[in-house]
Amino acid sequence: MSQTYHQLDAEQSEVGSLLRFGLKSIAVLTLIAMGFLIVVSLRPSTSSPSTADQGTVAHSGVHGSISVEAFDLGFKPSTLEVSAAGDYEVTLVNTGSAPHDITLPDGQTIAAEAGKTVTATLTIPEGGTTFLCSIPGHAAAGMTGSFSIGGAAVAAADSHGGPGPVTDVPSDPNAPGYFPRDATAPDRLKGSTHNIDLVMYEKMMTIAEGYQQAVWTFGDSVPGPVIRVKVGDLVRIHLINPKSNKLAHSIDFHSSLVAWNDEMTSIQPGEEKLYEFRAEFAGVWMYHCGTSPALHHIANGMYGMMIVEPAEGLSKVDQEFAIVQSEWYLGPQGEPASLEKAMAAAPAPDFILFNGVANQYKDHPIRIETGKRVRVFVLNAGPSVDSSFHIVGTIFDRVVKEGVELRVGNAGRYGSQAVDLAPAQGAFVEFTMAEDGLYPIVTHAFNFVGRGALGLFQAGDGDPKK
Ligand SMILES: [Cu+2]
Repeated sequence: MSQTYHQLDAEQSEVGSLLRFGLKSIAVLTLIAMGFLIVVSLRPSTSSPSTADQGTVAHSGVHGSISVEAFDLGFKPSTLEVSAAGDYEVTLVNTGSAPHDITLPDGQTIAAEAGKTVTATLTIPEGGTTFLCSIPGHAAAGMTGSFSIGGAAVAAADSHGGPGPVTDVPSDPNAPGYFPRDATAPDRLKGSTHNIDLVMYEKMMTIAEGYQQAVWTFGDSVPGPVIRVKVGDLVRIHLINPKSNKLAHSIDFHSSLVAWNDEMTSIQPGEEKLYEFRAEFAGVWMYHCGTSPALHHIANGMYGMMIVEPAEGLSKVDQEFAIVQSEWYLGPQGEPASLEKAMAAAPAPDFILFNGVANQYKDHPIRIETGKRVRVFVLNAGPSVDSSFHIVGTIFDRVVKEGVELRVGNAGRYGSQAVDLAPAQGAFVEFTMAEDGLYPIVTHAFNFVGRGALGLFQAGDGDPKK
């Protein structure tokens, strides 16, 4: 069959809108069901800066009112914009299961117990301010945010004992909201010969809230599309480097047995080439651009996952997801990733993330069903940092990593807690959530969890107490 990966923007827009709409509706319904006060506005994009409501002046001297939701391990929205410095009535809606607060570097604070809503006046200083949750560990896990004045960048503060700024590149409150990526794994392509158009685009992308980079892509997305075939299939990739691009690119499928100086050679803007191979080995494989410096082409977004199933196919499960871990070494806003930072002997990525965007599944939890069998295909695209893929609160009872299998029902009842993936390694894991609730997705290299490598599976309605 034939497949084209150059119109993903439009397709993903629809999927993304549906995804966003669905999550929002569910979240709101859940909140209503739980009897919470709804003050979070229903906006089409949850990741754009939120503006204070200037229309509801509570009393003289107060410029307006703002509401912020604290959920476990984040604020929504986390980037807020007001028109002027001064006093604001701030409502903190804690929908989490732990106490949370909004604390400014100058010591102003609003605290709310789990499930409670508290309103108080905060003075936003000239130049805006950052804020965080002061409960130990919460800021490091992602509970940070900022109030900006008229959209001007806010200098990150580290004077309050919280973590320092994540990066040397200032956040841009005017960066477009990021586009959440549906983590659902695609079905296997039908038939046994696959003609696939893969177009490489150079484009702008918001890779974390407030950070836009000039990325290079396969199929218009980072990571590139998940391509899923089976052993014995003939894969014919028509690689296209549009004339509008500035750079030469190439592709290297780890799932192929081909000479490096044949299929993997670079093509210039305006050129095309055919990369043909038969998928001979099953696994979760990386593909990437190998054009020199390959480190930069991978660090700037040119990677993706190919799933090769055994010839007889994989066993049926209830839900399947694909998660690619990778690093961003930020260049200046609107420019490509920093090759200099990526080249460091001890790499220190600004963000480590799942499926291209920092914290996206923390902000938009992946919904699964309690008691159902879930399979996650995982790839560490690197380029340089190891992954220890772990899901808090569950145990993998089946793992197939780099050709080695942990079988369900093995003698001795062995299980797996984390899958170690060096750069380029892939695996799939299977598990079942025992009860409704939230199950964080992390790399258990915990220094990176606060840098974007955090997501959530929401089993059932997410509430273990009902
Ligand atoms: Cu490239």
